[in-house]
Amino acid sequence: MSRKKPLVILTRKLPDVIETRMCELFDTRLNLDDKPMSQAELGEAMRGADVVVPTVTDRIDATLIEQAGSQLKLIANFGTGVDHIDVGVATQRGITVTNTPGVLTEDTADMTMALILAVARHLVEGAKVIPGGQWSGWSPTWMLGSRITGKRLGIVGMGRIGQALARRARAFGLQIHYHNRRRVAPSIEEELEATYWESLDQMLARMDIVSVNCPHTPATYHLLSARRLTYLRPHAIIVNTARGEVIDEIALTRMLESGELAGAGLDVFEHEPAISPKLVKLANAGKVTLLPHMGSATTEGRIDMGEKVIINVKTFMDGHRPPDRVLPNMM
Ligand code: 8YV
Repeated sequence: MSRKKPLVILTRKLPDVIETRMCELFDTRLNLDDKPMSQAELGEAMRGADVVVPTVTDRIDATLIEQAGSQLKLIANFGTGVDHIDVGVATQRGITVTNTPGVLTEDTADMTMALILAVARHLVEGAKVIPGGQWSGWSPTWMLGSRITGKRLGIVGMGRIGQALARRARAFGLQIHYHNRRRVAPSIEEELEATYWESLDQMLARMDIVSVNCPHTPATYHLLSARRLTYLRPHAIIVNTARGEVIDEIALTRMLESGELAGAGLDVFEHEPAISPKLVKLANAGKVTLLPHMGSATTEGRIDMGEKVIINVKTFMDGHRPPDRVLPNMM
């Protein structure tokens, strides 16, 4: 007996191999031109689909979920962070939410390390000099950055990505410190020679480099608030590859402008994709390195994420609990 295939709507263009497999398994509607959907288009998708596969660029809020068709049973997010989905309201409505954890850990940790190096050693500024025809030769006192070996790195959020960053940073000779909701297992602390700080304020006041690696939840919104940022010392640099909302971006910008902070490397922003002109000005002045949310952007990573989506959809449609279910109390 042939069963009707579920209608699965992808809100963005995914890697070809993923789309092809999804077309084999499900009645899949693609977004070939990759244009982000408007709220009205998303609403229409949710009224018709059995499964919606959104990304970080879609705002699946309570209004959209409440207007979803009764056949919508699964929101299978392409990505780990689910702060753009109202998981509480979805769960109340009997809609399961899944994500793609674990497969973008190493890529995001690589990018975080790259940002630390880029900011500390003026990589982006330096890379513009030769193509700009401005190099007249070596000088002993020009383009001096700061050595990272021997410095202290404070990791805010010691989950998978935080730990992967710590492993890399150890190899670069950094001393690892961290703040997390829960202290990690002694064996992990030992491996990373990591120092735990229950007080984030205390940790911030002692670090040379701070990296944000926690998810954005109601509890971490502006975790690095204007007040907390003032604990950072003027030579400190801060990098964020998690979510813009974890840092009070206006306060951070003000401190960078006034020299109360040495630099920042940001891959994520509070009002993505809108970027504050003040941050752009700081980037042009070589004070900050800004990346367009590239942390997990590898071909391998995006295929792995797509495979996780497929497994979640298929398992769910076969009547089992999908492996990467997100529950409201995880937020
Ligand atoms: C993804 C991310 O590219 O997975 C996440 O949470 O932030 C990114 O690395 C994006 O979310 C895809 O939807």
